Amino acid sequence: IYGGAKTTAGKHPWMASLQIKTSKRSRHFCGGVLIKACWVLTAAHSENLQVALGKQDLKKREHQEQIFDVEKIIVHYRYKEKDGVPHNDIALLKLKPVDGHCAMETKYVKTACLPHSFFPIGADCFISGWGTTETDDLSRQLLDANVKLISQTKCNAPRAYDGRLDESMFCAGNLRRHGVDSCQGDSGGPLTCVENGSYYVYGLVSWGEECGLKNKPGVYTQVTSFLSWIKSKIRSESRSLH
Ligand code: 4AZ
Repeated sequence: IYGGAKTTAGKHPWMASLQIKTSKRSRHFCGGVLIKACWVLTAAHSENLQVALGKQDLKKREHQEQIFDVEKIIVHYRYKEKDGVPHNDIALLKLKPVDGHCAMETKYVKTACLPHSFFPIGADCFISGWGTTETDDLSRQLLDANVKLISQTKCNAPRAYDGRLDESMFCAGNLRRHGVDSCQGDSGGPLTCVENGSYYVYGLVSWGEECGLKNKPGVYTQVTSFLSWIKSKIRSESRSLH
């Protein structure tokens, strides 16, 4: 996150750190969002992962953390990368239960809501993650920043992304402070918007031209475009157990 601030513990309890397991330790690689006890939403490029929930400091073992292996990765069937732009950049991770259960709700681990409708342009939203900052490769602490939703027309204008955005994407940033942005290592993580005190996962960090540049805001997967895909995948996976 560029232009972010250290979060307080439990402010983004749906935030997941997706980590690559190596023989010795685990390395943070991208973000994700807990949407149900056994389900994490993320971007489409995933590997041999484990999912860490309830984390703040990546370099410490924390008493509030909950760690899971991934039982199944479901990448969207229309995910493709074309001219460096990821389209339909969304995947579902099914967590492998430990002693018969997945995520347990605590102050530090909670699900985010799926949005039912579009948020208005200019709505106040948050991005969070452990990705690259203006001074460092990755952040050890979870950072967040306030961004505003930007209209498709503005973001597809010649000086911005010049028609490279499709309807499954949207831009967000802070047009007054252009240094506020998501960056590498934040991808797959949430852009949440608040309504009546509830947090909705409105976007997933997807791509952008570098980070924090003027006229090149972060581009996010539009979660509302994938609601029926998400619900049908979760439904059919849950059914296949019985
Ligand atoms: C990335 O490489 C990436 N500034 C994520 C977000 C943005 C750019 C790149 C947006 O994962």
